Amino acid sequence: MDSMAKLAEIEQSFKKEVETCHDIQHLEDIRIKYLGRKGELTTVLRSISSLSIQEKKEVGRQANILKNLFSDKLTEVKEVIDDKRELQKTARIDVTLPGIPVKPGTVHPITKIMSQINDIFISLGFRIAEGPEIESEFYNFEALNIPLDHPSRDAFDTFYLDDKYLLRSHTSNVQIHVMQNQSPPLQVIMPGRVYRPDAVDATHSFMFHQVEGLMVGENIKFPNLKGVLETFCKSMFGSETKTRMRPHFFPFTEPSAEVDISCIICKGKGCRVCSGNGWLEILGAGMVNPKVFQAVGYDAKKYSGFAFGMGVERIAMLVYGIEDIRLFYENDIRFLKQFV
Ligand code: 2U9
Repeated sequence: MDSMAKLAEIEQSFKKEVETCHDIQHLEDIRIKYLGRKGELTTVLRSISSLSIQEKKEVGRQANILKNLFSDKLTEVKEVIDDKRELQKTARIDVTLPGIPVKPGTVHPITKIMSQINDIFISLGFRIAEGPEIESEFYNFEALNIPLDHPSRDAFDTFYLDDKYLLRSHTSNVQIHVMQNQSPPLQVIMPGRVYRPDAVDATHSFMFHQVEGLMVGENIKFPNLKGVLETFCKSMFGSETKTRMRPHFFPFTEPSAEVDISCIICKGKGCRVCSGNGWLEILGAGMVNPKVFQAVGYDAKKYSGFAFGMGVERIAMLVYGIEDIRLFYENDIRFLKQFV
């Protein structure tokens, strides 16, 4: 290697070492390594006498530039290390200084509404049950009397993870687990996340929250369902709230109904929110289909029951006047801090 290349290499390795140097002993080692009597740069300077006149000029000039540069740099780093040491000696923690305030967070609007729903049903004697979000076809469909050819089993309405498992499309799977593990009578609600491959827009999301409920026992009849849901609607939306039921079809309940409440904005007069008809659809419900009882091994002749389901986002949007479901999931603090 010629002398100029050797100098370039020495410069590179000096810069690298000095950059990571944080203590005085290490700094002294670097000085000795490069500028000491047998140092790398000193050795090059000593070898100059054996070079040609032209090389002597060139190498000598560059070696002296580096010598000055190295010693300036070593002085500069030494000053920084000394300053730091001095600061460490004199610095004291002032325990009397006020702390950095931690801003309290707020409860997410979905969590708030879900807790209110849960509390109402707990006051009516229901208990909360939770279950898996990754589920088999049996718990999400078959046990609920949703046959293979039912459109909601189509891959477009359900996120399949493989040919056996899927993301639950409702919390009804939990009812099946509960019934498999417990004999009637029972009164349970199932709050939780559900997944459907819907295109996202102002009112749809591929993930949303549901609260479903189930009551099973001897002699449970449709008026019990009506009474529970009317009580729920009055507690949730105000004592003036009216309810009505319209016939509907669900494979897991028979008979089934959709439940409307009088519009919470216009009190039933008709407005933009209720599309002018005075009613808002907020629940689905019905008497549990005996086929569901058979699937979990309950005696369908002895026991009857009702079930219901609601979408938490829809209720939160109505209660808070939120027009776009996506706001719930964007984590925008300006939106979230409004729900104290
Ligand atoms: C079992 C038996 C019956 C749960 C029910 C509904 C009606 C319903 C929808 C409301 C809006 C879902 O979030 S939503 O899209 N739910 O209309 N759900 S009855 O019925 C069951 C569940 C489990 C064993």
